[in-house]
Amino acid sequence: TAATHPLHATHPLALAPVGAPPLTVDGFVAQFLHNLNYDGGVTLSASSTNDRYLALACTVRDYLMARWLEDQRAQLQHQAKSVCYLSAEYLLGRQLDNDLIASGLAEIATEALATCGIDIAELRGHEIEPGLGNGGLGRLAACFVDSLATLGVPSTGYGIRYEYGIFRQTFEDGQQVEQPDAWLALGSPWEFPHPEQAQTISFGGATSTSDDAGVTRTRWTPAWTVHAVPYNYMVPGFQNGRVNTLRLWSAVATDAFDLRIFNAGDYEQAVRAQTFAENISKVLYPEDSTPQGKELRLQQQYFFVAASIADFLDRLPADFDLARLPDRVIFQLNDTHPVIAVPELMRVLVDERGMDWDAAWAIAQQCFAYTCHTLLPEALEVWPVELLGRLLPRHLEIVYRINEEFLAAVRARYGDDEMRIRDMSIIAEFPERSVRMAYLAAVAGSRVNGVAELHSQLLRERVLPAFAEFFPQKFTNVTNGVTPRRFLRLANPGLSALLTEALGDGWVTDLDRLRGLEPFAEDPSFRAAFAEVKAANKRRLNDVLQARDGMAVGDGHLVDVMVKRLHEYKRQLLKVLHVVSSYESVVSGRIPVSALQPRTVLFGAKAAPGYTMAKRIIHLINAVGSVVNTDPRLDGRLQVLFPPNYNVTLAESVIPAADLSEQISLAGKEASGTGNMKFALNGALTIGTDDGANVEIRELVGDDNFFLFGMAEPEVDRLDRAGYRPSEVYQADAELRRAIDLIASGALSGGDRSVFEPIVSNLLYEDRFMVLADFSAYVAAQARVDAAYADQDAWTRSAILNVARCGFFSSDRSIRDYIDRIWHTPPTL
Ligand code: T68
Repeated sequence: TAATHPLHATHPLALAPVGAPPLTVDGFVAQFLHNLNYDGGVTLSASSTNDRYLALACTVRDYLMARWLEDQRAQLQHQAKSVCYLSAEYLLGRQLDNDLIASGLAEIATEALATCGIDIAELRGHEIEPGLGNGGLGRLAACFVDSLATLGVPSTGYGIRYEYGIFRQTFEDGQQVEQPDAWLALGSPWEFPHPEQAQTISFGGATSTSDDAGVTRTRWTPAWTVHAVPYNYMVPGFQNGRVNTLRLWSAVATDAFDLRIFNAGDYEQAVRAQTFAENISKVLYPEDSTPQGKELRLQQQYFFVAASIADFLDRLPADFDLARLPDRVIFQLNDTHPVIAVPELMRVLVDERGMDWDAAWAIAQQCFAYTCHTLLPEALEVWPVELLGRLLPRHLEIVYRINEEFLAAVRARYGDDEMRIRDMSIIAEFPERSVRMAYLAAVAGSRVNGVAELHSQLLRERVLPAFAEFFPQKFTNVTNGVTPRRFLRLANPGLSALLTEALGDGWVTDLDRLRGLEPFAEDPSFRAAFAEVKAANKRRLNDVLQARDGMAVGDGHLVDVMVKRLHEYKRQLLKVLHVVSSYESVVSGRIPVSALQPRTVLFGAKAAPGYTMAKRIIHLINAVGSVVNTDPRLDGRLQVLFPPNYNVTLAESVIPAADLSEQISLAGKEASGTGNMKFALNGALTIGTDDGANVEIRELVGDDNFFLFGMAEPEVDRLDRAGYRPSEVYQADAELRRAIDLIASGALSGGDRSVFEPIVSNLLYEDRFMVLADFSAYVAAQARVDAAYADQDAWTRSAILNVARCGFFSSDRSIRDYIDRIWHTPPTL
């Protein structure tokens, strides 16, 4: 009933000025038609799919609005300590499905639209997902804001409203071609711009000092400014009446254009400054794990971070004592992208608020915490001093002073150990003078965390050992998690219904309850129901693939999935070599085709546009697919599918249909992985290395329910030190040789030997990520997979145990860990 629905369960006065529509089918219909007519300006009969989609989105919004306004008011009034999550990326996925589920409106909305003759599924499919992130890091931020709202933690997500998100991937002749992602083209019903709350962000210019009664004051005279306009997005908790805010900044030129130049006839020159400023939030950088060091990127980082800090401070009472700032806020730095926030807060406190340096530094050190997401040394961001000094001269001075004082403390502890000083300096001297942003974050942050146990250990031992020794108390772990709302409840309604039938519906917000599923693994009728859900999910995936790409997974096939960004360390090539090897052994007649376990290998991966090797690997996967899929000798028993443009929306269809999850990075390279968690929670078994969170997944599900293979990190390290020679592995392994030779022969590229030659020679003579070294172990593990899959019932039992034992990987648990270990911000539900 309306009175007890969580959206309405608040003090009536809080709702009075808003008037949420009645929570009935008729109420929904009326609101929907109102929005269609009065906001859309169309009648139902004349409306397009887009009109209807927009009206539906606005209707869902209308139901959430009262709670949102109330939560904004409460956050301002209570002034509890809150989390400001600073992230350059949020890979949100579609909003409509999510908000329907979170608001508990899914059934009412479906029925209401049906009475208007509209199939809601068509409208859900119409939304273009906001792809404001590259991969795991951006998706993690999206899971975290969902959990923060569901747990009722006072918090705001801050980021950038990119006009173009991650590129849309197409294939031409098997090669990746990037298209712009115009996600705003059809209108954006989920955002609320607030131009009146714009912040002015400064760049360039110079600094000067003056004497203020014996105290030296620094003034920054910038050369240019840009307006940061906030766009608010609702972040509804799961059916808890809570709606948090995601605040994304958009760049707008400070002066429309120079009228004098315009009137003089030089139109282009007149609008140049405008275009320049507005470029800042124009497009998401598509490089993941390989920072480009581009000036525009630093502009983006400073732009959103400076606006966010100013925005937060604006919300404090006018008489607030800034010495108490750490009681009010923790700025969580999602990787190094927002680390320029550290000198920015110092600048605000010292230059703008007149605080003395030491007091300001004591405060700043308590207001930041830093999450690292990588182990690749080349992925750690550094900014050339020349660039930083030109773009943010005052910030460079502040970084120098932080470094000076930090190195003085290092000297005080270790003496004049110049080697150590050079190793720990925030300023690197080679190959050019630059600022090491991870070091700055480690010095300034109250905590530094890795994203899985193994990663946090390697972070301490390999990436930042000197800092871990100097600040042992700072280092901690928070293992990543994923939101069960989107990745179970929304993406896998079949399994969700089964879970609810078995366990009640509490699992959606208390994923540890999945443990209760263990006994059901022994129940044959439950196994049958579980297997039927998997089969139905494969049919649903086929409907999606058929419609979008004209593809389908094979009937009765083991669905073997590797979806993630294309990166050499993730080793898509290892998977390709396995496919080529299976293919080769059949066509050469060494094994009968009937011996092949029917399999569909499904890839999804975008390559950074400038990452040549990654793009070649995409080309190779497509080439292997064209040959394997059409060779009659394979009898349709081996298929390679590579639907283009893998994104959150496609993930929601693919993951629930998977039997086998490929998590095969070289041990010690994948910080955590989060796809691994999504697959296990949806009942796929993992074939994986001892890397990232795979380690924790295997510990929880047990060795019998996980296909482990390959070198562990210490072995990788030993091999590396001993001197790894991949060509020797190639010489020694006939099966490997046949697979590589087939690629080198040109048989997969219409006889052209040159196309994939760089891949082959890289494997033979460099192979930085030791694909060849792990090949035979991988093939052996895949043979174990085939054998296990032959016993369908035992496989299903393992799948159920994967679900039952992976409740730990809820992002709700991650957020609770952040609260306990880092933030100390109690929920205020
Ligand atoms: C990922 N990192 C890790 N980076 O690779 C993955 N980088 O192991 C982990 O599970 C995930 O973070 C969440 O912790 C990334 O996704 C990026 O996307 C990225 C983007 C820009 C610049 C650098």
